Amino acid sequence: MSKVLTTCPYCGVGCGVAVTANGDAIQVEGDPNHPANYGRLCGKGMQLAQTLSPAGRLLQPHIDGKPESWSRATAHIASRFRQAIDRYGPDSVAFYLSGQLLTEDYYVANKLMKGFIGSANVDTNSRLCMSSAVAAHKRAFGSDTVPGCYQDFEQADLVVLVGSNLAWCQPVLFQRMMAAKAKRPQMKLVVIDPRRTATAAGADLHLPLQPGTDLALFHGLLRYLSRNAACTQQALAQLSLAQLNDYSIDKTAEITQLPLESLTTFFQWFKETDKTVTGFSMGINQSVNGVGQGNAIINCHLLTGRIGKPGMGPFSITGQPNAMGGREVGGLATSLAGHVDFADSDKRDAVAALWGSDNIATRAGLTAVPMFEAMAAGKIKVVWILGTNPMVSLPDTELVRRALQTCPTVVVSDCVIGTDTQRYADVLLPAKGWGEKQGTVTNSERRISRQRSFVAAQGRAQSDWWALCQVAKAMGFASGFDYRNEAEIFREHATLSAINGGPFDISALAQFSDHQYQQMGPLQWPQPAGKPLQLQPQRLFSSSGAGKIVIDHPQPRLGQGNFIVNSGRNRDQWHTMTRTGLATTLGRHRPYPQISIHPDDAAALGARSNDLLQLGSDILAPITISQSQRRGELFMPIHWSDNNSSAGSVNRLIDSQYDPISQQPGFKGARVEAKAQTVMWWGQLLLPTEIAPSLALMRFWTKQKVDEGTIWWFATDTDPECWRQWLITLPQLGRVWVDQQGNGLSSVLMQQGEQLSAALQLSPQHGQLAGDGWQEVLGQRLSAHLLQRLLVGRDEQLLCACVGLTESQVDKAIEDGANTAEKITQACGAGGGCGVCSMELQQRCDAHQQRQAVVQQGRVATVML
Ligand SMILES: Nc1nc2c(c(=O)[nH]1)N[C@H]1C(S)=C(S)[C@@H](COP(=O)(O)OP(=O)(O)OC[C@H]3O[C@@H](n4cnc5c(=O)[nH]c(N)nc54)[C@H](O)[C@@H]3O)O[C@H]1N2
Ligand SMILES: Nc1nc2c(c(=O)[nH]1)N[C@H]1C(S)=C(S)[C@@H](COP(=O)(O)OP(=O)(O)OC[C@H]3O[C@@H](n4cnc5c(=O)[nH]c(N)nc54)[C@H](O)[C@@H]3O)O[C@H]1N2
Ligand code: SF4
Ligand SMILES: [Mo]
Repeated sequence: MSKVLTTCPYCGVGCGVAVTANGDAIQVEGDPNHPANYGRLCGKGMQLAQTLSPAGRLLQPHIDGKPESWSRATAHIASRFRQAIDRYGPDSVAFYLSGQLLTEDYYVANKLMKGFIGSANVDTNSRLCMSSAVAAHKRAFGSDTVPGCYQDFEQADLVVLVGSNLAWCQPVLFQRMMAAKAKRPQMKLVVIDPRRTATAAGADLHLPLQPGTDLALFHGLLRYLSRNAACTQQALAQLSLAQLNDYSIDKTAEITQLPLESLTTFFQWFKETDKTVTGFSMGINQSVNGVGQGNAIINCHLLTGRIGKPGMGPFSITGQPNAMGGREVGGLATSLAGHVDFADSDKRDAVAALWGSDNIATRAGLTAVPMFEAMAAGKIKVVWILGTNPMVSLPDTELVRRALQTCPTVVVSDCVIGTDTQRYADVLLPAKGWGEKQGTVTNSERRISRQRSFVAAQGRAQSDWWALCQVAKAMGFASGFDYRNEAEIFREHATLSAINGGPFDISALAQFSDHQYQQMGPLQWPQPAGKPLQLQPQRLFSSSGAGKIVIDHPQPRLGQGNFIVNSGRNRDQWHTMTRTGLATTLGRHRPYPQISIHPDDAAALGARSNDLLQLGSDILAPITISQSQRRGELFMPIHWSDNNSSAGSVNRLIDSQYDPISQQPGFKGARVEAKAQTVMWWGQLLLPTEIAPSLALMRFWTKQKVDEGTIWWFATDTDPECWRQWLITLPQLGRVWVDQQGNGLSSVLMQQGEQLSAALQLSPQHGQLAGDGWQEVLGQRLSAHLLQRLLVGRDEQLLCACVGLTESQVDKAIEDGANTAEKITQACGAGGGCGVCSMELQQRCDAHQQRQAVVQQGRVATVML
């Protein structure tokens, strides 16, 4: 039994994971020596072993819904590609890839399309995520390079987080920063986000700006710095101050709708603090002004010369585990490979020579949204989608549906079966998942780490690079795709990186033997040939004058509706939940989608906390009234799809407007019409996996996978008696254990032998339903304790997943006197595991204090989170 060192497959922090596999018993812990996390893991990382279940896996290739062999499936795909290319030319085919892929998979896909098919129609879900930051980097630095490293977040005296919910989305990096802040209380944190997020709860200053006004904010800061701060002469010389005339501090306050006092404080702190890091994420990138906003942030660092030095710099926070690796190989349609641009014909020839190709693409291909538009218009005849679920994650679901219906051949490679996208697929290919596949990923700080396998593949799942090579060979491109293993692909990728040179040069790794590749520890780029391997954290662009100031003017985000809809992430789920959804523990934090709304907006709509909120004509989800929202803005999580909810897939209503430079969709700023709907009955239903209720009787539903079964959470107009009759007459469930009605609450529990076989509750108020506690009970022996757990309690959610404590249990500790997150941990244990909930603990303390203050003033009010 030995430890396998690998990398977490979720966020771009890229934490090192140590896995001990002993048969089916798999233990996961943080790798104490990995420089991303030094042993820490967040809740999602800690629960990785729970996600390795065979349930729901795609186990073999399928053509038109029928199981097939790999050789027939890959021959079929190859012939479809061949026919389309022969008849309609190379631009009639496309790949749509993903930051979930390993660098080796990505490299092979890119080489096949751009080097051999001769089209650049390769794009990736990183277009939806990082492409604005990529374009901003290229405009500022001439290359797609994040200059800093994670240590900078610890060494800074001021950290500014813009459009980033770091506490939930990159928890380990957030915890590293907060640990440093606890040691050096003079270190300050400013959070710029329209919502009061868990991240904002840890801030010294939160700026809840009007959504979409970050460009004005950073132009205002640039103007202020140019007048008040020590500036580098090279940068100052580039500035045309006339461009910033519209951004006086008063005007900036007006545009951003921030109090002048907070804005001034932020500007002063920024001016005074040399060691400043500005981290930015989707609140910046996912905007029709995404590129300009990225540059506006970088400008402030260039002007003050705060870049590439310890504790300083702009830092684009990466989303996916391998967004950066995809950018290295050329996964985006807008660059060729190894950071080489199409326009550079000498370097392009060098890439063609290395690949042995005489058909290399010479211009950019279609990016994500235009690719699906071209598909809907009948111009793309074959598309191969790997590692992403565009029916859920691209904007304008209707366009994507039309595109996939129109495209004659849709191939989907995934680890699981039954995603929304697969409904439109002609060919399915089973991919190896985390723990089965191997290769490399690159994290946010440019650090390449190994993913290593430690379990056998499920069914006939194969690596994506292998499937791509099979198809390439069947198309007749044998010599370029005869790889024996991942190490060979990696060496070629490392060799290619020398062509462009510059910051992304890892040619020193091109000499690695198979054994060295197997043993390779985490390494940050650059690592050029001819120099010893660099093991210390590296920073780039420290010399002043290294970058270009770029000032853009805002593009309007068009649209109508009484609200701006903001969408993003929950703490314990990953995207469409194909993996985190398998871990019962993770499902307890936010079991169903909720639309957050400010109390005054709710009042204006006549909405109560028990209602559903309808957005446009396509979205319906429970409302949650929250002081953390701005007026006029709603927030909805992105994790629900048609696969697990009736109408909870937020991109049904987000249109596909995008940034004109990066073509990254402006997910965050869409406008929408909202209305409240009252609900007759709320229900929850726990059933074995093989039984499903009638969805036609549910106005709204979501389903959550739990141990041995499913919890359906729903709203219905059908009388409880009908539901009760249906349940008790289902022959598979045995007999009634408990059947009780009273106070509007109706509960039926079924038993099969001495074990719980199903449970149903209905109430006019969802607050009356038994809350957290139904997830792990199916098949349990009947007992008084079980009964208590099933029937008692209000509808509430788990706060601390590691220790298993709910909101009310934490509130009890607060009422008993614990007034900080640490004291709550001492009192009841919450927050003592991975620590990811510590900011929510702090938020509950703050809310309690506010409530106390209100009570002391003799006013009656509700203070909500
Ligand atoms: N738990 C979890 N973690 C994840 C993921 C996940 O699915 N689950 N996904 C990973 C991926 S791929 C990504 S890309 C990252 C994303 O990480 P983040 O970018 O941190 O996450 P989001 O929730 O998409 O959005 C960040 C914040 O932007 C704010 N925002 C919205 N509009 C504006 C605006 O106009 N201005 C400003 N300043 N802020 C705005 C939102 O309110 C939100 O709090 O997370 C990664 N980590
Ligand atoms: N409204 C709105 N929409 C958004 C966003 C938002 O904030 N708001 N964020 C956007 C962003 S930043 C992102 S990154 C996207 C994410 O959106 P998606 O990429 O669509 O989401 P995932 O659920 O990560 O999809 C990954 C799929 O790949 C499969 N998979 C995992 N590993 C492998 C593998 O090794 N090989 C193969 N072949 N398959 C694998 C998984 O089972 C899953 O089905 O969503 C985007 N969409
Ligand atoms: S912080 Fe990100 S990489 Fe680290 S354990 Fe959590 S999800 Fe995985
Ligand atoms: Mo992302």
